[in-house]
Amino acid sequence: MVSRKEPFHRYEGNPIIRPSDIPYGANAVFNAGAALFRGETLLLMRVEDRRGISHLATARSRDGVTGWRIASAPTLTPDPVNHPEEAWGIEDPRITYLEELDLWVVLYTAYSRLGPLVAMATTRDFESFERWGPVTPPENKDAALFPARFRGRWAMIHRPVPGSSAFGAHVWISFSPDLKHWGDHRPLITAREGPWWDAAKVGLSPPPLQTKEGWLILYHGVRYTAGGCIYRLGLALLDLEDPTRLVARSDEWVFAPETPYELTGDVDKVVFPCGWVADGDTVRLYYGAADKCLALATAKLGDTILNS
Ligand code: BMA
Repeated sequence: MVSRKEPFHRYEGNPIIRPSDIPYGANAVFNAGAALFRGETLLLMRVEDRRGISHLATARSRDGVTGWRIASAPTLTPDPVNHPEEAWGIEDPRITYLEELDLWVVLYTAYSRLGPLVAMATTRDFESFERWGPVTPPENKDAALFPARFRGRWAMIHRPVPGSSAFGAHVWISFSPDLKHWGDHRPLITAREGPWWDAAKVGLSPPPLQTKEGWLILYHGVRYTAGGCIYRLGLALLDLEDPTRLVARSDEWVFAPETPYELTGDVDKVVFPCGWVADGDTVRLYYGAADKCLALATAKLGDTILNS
């Protein structure tokens, strides 16, 4: 894949949701999962309170761009009594609809005292959730399910972190017969080395998006610099029938922090999407900007992304 720069175009009204929009007060609202639900766009936003602990809250919009209706109270709060893995909050949800089960699955980061791990909850209405508990041990983040089975098994992308940073942190894929027991783990997208934009860590951003050409993957790459980390985004394509097969990967990043709200926040120079929705040929990408607010960018699926 030879990459052209910036297939995504920022919405001119960015940021779409700011901490001051949260009715009960918040330090930051960012890294939202996204779904097309009951004819509207629903965001499951990470809201960080003024202690530093995150929970999830919904926002809904008819056109996915304007008129966001934000929940008047948190939607899913950490439950450290029954789920000790949520002691320090829940973060960065990715949402997948499993048509076969008529079920929405949310994979999120549970920040346990033993390190961040991947946890799972399911819902049919985004009001009540059933928790399945940890899906992986720590340290692991950036997980999402595929919406389909492959030879009878569900598939999940995730990002375990090896014990030593000398090995980098890479994107893996695993399989399960029942969404509970995971195995057949394989590396999928590895961090590059040296001065590359995605040299230090890579992680899945929104869930895989099915296209005619394959499963479209948008991933974040982290580079450590003397001035701190930079979080940028790149594209990859997986084989439709065999998602362990990486068909293509962009060399250049396709989206990077540029605007004031992406360059400066609680963590500077971060664009971090956890959700996108396909609306015909248009993809709407929802991303956290500088760990402070939520922003929107759009791309044309056929014309732009797949030719990047
Ligand atoms: C990652 C996650 C994200 C965050 C990003 C930048 O490791 O924790 O939630 O947006 O770092 O701080």
